[in-house]
Amino acid sequence: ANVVGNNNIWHQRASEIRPETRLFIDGQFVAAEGGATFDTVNPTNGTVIAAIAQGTRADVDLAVSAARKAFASGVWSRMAPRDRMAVLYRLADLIEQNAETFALLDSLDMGKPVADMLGYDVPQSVLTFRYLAEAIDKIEGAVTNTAHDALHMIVREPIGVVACIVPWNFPLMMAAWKVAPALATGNSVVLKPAEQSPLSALLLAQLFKDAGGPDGVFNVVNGYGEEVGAALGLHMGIDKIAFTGSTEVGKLMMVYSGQSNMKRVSTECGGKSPQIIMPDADLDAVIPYAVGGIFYNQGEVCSAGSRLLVHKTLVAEFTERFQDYARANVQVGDPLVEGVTMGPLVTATQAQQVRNYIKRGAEEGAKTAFTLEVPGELEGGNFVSPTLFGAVTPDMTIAREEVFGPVAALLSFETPEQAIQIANDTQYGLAASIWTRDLNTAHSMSRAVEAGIVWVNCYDHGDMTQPWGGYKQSGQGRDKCIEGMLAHTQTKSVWINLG
Ligand code: TXE
Repeated sequence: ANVVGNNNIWHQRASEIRPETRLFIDGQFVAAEGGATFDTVNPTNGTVIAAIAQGTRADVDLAVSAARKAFASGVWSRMAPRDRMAVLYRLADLIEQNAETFALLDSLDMGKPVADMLGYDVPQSVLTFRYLAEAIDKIEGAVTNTAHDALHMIVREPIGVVACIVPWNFPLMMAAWKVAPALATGNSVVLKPAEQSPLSALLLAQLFKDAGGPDGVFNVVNGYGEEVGAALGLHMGIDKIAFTGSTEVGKLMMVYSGQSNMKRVSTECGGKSPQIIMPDADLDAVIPYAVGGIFYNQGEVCSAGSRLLVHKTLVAEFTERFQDYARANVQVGDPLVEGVTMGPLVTATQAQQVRNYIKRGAEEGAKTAFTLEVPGELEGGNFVSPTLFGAVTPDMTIAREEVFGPVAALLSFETPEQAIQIANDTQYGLAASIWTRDLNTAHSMSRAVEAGIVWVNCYDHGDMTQPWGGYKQSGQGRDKCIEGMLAHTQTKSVWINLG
């Protein structure tokens, strides 16, 4: 009985929750300058969760000026590394202590199962702050090997004020991925959450303050991309944009930079990631990852394994086992109900776009190899039937465009060269996997595939040391990892004449 309206402890909490809705600027929660609000809507049933302060250019100016003032004062940027570390460790502890509230906020806001928040998003966010806090005093500059009449030091300094512009698919975790490296390296931050999921960032702001984070160092301005996002992108007082979202808007960030102050830009954009299943692959191992790779988080994942490249000899068996596994393990329903693995899509618009892709797939001649009907009780929410298309050819729309929903395309191949050719025939290059028992195949194919992340005999595995980002139009820059942290610093060469 996984239906909307089924009453449980999470529904009880959801009915009692009174989330913060204002902007967070200079250490205070404030209304938007113009006083306007926008509604954030529960995708499971279309009800309004809360009216959120709708930031405008004026609020962005206030937030940037608070962030600049804090940066210049040195209260954070020149804080002793271990003191800054202590604040971020306390923040990580507080996120952990508030896990259930975060779980509820993101689940209500964008529809992911509350269990996924507790099992993945929240612990990963905690880990992100801990890892980057831990690294604060491990980052070193250099003294180079000059002639003896000079001392040359390379020091690393923060860049200044970083605008973090994030999407709605992992609201808390994306905020953590962007904000933690910026703060750890001493920058000030203005965070703009996606308008579809504005709630959890405000709790994060409260906890930063509770952890002893100084006023003005971390600000949150909710509002629309075209308004708040664009104002940040074009702002002369922003020194770097850290962006995750669509390729289209990622490109805009680079335009904004060129049109304003040449601010640094890092982007993590979409994908059309292939899972390549070689003839010697262990299908017992493949199937759960093939199903999870596309249906996890409703398929709203930048690294979704949306193209299943299956060797010709395995297509029939793969298809049958994919169906069996998905039927037994994918449960569409209210994300607050235990056992549900797939909630509604984030908005009615997104759900409609995904349904249009499903329609287009059929029109272009792909065959529905698996689908789950959405139970009737769920009508009224943005639910979409998880779908696998077979007999897909590389020119079909569903093989080329990022669907960002629970829709996979199965393409078959005959030779490794052909598999690589199909895998690389895309504007994207975020992730890929190779399934094989042969060491040479694993090595040679993982080098040949054009992607920032390649998994062999797994999917979506990794830890904080793993650079996360794409080749080609999946963006530039890397999240997590030390490389991502260093991208929030700039080097200064200090040359001292001893002659
Ligand atoms: O993303 P947007 P949307 C892909 C996915 C999805 C599509 C559209 O294919 O279907 O993008 O999703 C802000 N100036 N991904 O529309 O618009 C916006 O407010 C400045 C992949 O939600 O890129 C939000 O904070 N900012 C992806 C952020 O950009 C603007 C995750 C991302 O929103 C702006 C999300 C503008 N003109 C979507 N327009 C991934 N890599 O995981 C929007 N924004």
